[in-house]
Amino acid sequence: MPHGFSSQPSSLPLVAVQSSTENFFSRWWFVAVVGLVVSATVIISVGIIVTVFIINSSRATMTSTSCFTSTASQPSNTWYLVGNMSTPRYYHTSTFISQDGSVLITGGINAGFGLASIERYIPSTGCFQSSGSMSSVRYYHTADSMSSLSSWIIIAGGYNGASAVGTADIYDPATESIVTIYLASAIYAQRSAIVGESQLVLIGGVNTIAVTSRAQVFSIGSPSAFAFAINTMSVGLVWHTATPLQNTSDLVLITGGTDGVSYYGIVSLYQGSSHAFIPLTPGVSLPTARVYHTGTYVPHPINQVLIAGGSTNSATYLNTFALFDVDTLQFVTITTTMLSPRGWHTSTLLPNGKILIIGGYDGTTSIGTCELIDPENNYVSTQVASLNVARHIHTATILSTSGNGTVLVCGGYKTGIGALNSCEVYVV
Ligand SMILES: *[C@@H]1O[C@H](CO)[C@@H](O)[C@H](O)[C@H]1NC(C)=O
Ligand SMILES: *[C@@H]1O[C@H](CO)[C@@H](O)[C@H](O)[C@H]1NC(C)=O
Ligand SMILES: CC(=O)N[C@H]1CO[C@H](CO)[C@@H](O)[C@@H]1O
Repeated sequence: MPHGFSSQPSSLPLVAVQSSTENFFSRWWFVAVVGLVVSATVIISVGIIVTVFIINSSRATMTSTSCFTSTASQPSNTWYLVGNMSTPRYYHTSTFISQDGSVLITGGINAGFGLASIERYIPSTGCFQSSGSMSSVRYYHTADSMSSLSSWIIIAGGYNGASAVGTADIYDPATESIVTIYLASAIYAQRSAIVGESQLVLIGGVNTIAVTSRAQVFSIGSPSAFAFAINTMSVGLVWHTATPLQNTSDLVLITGGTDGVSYYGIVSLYQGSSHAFIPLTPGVSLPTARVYHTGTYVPHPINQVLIAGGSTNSATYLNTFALFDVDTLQFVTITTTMLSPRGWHTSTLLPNGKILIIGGYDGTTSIGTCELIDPENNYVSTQVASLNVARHIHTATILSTSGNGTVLVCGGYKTGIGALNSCEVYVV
């Protein structure tokens, strides 16, 4: 089973800087730092100052590319295989790059070995391009694109096979260069959220010794580095959700999770402007404690968060929803359910306003079924086409932010098989 943690780290150095390929005074280091200065200057010109302490810098020096040509255009409601990543992986990340419509895939784990490799999928050509390595092996990490920071992708924390990673790699899609900075503390299995375009918050997860109730924040401004939020959640949480309430762009809703002992229905609200968790009405909590669930924001005028599936106790899997209303900051009754119980699935808001629930794990095996939820019709679920390859712990990424939207699914874990290298696309 890939679930849970094999062991918790007991100690770790403050930061493990990769030594082999990193000549601190190399040409690429210089190029990358100059690139950072140039970008920082641009940002300063619109009144925002970026100051980060750079530990290290690198740039992809070679790329190998595998391309797969797909056949004729696909009919709607179809999943089709688009090719293989160079490496099978789960507990990886997948992030859309708006400048060129490509997708950055980082890290993960394969057959017990953590990965530092990065690849980029280019939908327009059908190519998977190897794009160098992160400064560390990372799985259970996060990757978020900050549009206010030239869409640089902040790849944060993770587990390196021995300990939590205490750095973040900032990847510039334009130059494929990486600069590495310190986190406030090493962390893995955190949840991440972009708040108001200018702040990245990492919430909960496992630090060097335990499941944590803290959050750490990277905000563009002065100073700009990771720093702890000014207060904490009421308990340490892992396998929780963190969903930006985009309509009120300053807030992030955190639901469920476990501290490794108890399973919680606890709900917290993080406020970006105050760098703090702010109180909710006492008693506001998930009707059912859960982990391995999803939380998906449904925009105005509906303005709700759909919590879907998960497990109550790591054994019993749920088909139920919970529905959080952002206007009242309360849960409201929802009577519809998913057609199948599942956790470790993904949930993607499509440009047409519907929510696509993909794959997951039902307590026994990986599943390939998918459901389309209609928020405008009481969140009624309809079975749609199944994945070609059943999987959980995969990633799902919207390939285009306009039009009908196609969703890219990559990697993951399949019961009885292990890590997957295949990627497939859903045609809405
Ligand atoms: C992808 O990898 C699988 C094995 O994992 C293989 O069976 C399949 O042929 C590969 N597909 C392509 C397009 O290379
Ligand atoms: C979305 O798909 C529908 C049905 O296939 C089509 O009529 C419509 O033009 C598409 N919209 C966009 C923006 O591609
Ligand atoms: C709660 C809230 O801020 N709602 C706003 C969401 O966005 C719409 C339109 O963008 C506004 O009209 C709402 O007031």
